[in-house]
Amino acid sequence: MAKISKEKRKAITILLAAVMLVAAVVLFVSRGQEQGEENIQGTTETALATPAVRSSGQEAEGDSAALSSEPPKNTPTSSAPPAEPSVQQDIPALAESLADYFPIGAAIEPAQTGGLKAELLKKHVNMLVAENVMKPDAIQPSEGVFKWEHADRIVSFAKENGMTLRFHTLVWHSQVGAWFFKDAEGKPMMDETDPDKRERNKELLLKRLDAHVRAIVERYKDDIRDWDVVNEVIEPGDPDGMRASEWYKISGTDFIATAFRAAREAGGPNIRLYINDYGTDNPVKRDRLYELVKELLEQGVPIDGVGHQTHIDVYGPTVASIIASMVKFAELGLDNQVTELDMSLYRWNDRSDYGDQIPDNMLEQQADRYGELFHAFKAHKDILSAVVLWGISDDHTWLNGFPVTRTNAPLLFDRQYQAKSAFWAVVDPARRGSVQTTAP
Ligand code: 9MR
Repeated sequence: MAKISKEKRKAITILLAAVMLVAAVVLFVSRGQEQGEENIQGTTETALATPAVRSSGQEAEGDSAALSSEPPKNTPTSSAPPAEPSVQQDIPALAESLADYFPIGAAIEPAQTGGLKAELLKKHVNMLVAENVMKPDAIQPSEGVFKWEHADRIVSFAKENGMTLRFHTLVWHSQVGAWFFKDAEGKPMMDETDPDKRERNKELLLKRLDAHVRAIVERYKDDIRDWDVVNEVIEPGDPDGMRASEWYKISGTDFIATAFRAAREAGGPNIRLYINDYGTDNPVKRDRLYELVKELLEQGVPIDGVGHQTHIDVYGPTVASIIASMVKFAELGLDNQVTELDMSLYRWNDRSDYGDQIPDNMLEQQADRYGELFHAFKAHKDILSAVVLWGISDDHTWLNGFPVTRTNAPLLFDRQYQAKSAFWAVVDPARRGSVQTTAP
């Protein structure tokens, strides 16, 4: 009896161990499948762990720190490693969903022409703009020394993938070599007090600008149709409402006229020339820009349109004020383009940081506003010829480093390249929310 029950016990123990082993294997396999599906559908519900610690605004490509698209509020971070970025192939392409309205673009760095980021861009956008490498200091760091390599790489990538390009930017007060503003003896033009020498300095500056513009436009005129000729020349707080840059202090508004004329002469009638600025929804700034453009047009300066950067946040400005500005410039016979769209989660003067705990409601509020904005853009497609985002996914955006280093999430894809609620608000509002669990 005792012997039988001992054997029975042994058999039961072996059976139990086998059952537990099978159960463990089944659990392991099914969890693996779920994670695979999550990577395809962008459905991870786990708040991902790594806090966004960065030393500058320039993140490495594929930086997967910090966020899932739907982190639970105020929950402790899990110890699971962040999901690897992946490109969802089973969702609609942004560019296709907007094909009846306008091209949709993104700002890009040369390194993003390879790897997964390139795949994400190829799937969703049909227009590109260089985030930095076509700026004056990148292309002509010192007089007569032109560096084309990085800009060429973006142009080739766009052409290989059937995308159009915007050029940003021929003239700017920032990211421009100091050499432009030094006289023949190397002295800062700004320090000159002699009126005759000041006049000669102005001529020298405009000659350098003319050469800069012509060299670039001649190189890319067949590849790039839309050009930011000058960037951010209006500043309502400065005298005359014109930004008190070295360009302006040395030449008045002549640098603007020179740049547009040189671009037209070098590029011919088929390229389109834009004056680009931020805050163009602000009536004071908008009206000063309007006054300047009207005056320049009356002098025969060839301006085709206004670039509205549209760096906005989830709180403002109103969509109506953004559209009102476009309507106003259209009345002057000008085209409009949205050139640098992104939507910060913070008010402009707020320095706080959500870290790895971005509240769901903020991402939903962002989605609401993206939806509203694109609805209005589509309704005004007759006066708006392109919409360009300043980046594509939240791992790479100037807003992670400005005005302080922190976690921001201003774009349509998250740090794992998964479509955010904001993407669905633009592409298919019916799928907002349901995409977290619904298989295709
Ligand atoms: O996104 C750009 C960032 O990488 C640069 O460090 C920065 C330098 O000023 O410029 C950023 O792009 C700006 C654009 O050229 C003009 N409008 C504002 C953009 C964001 O600052």
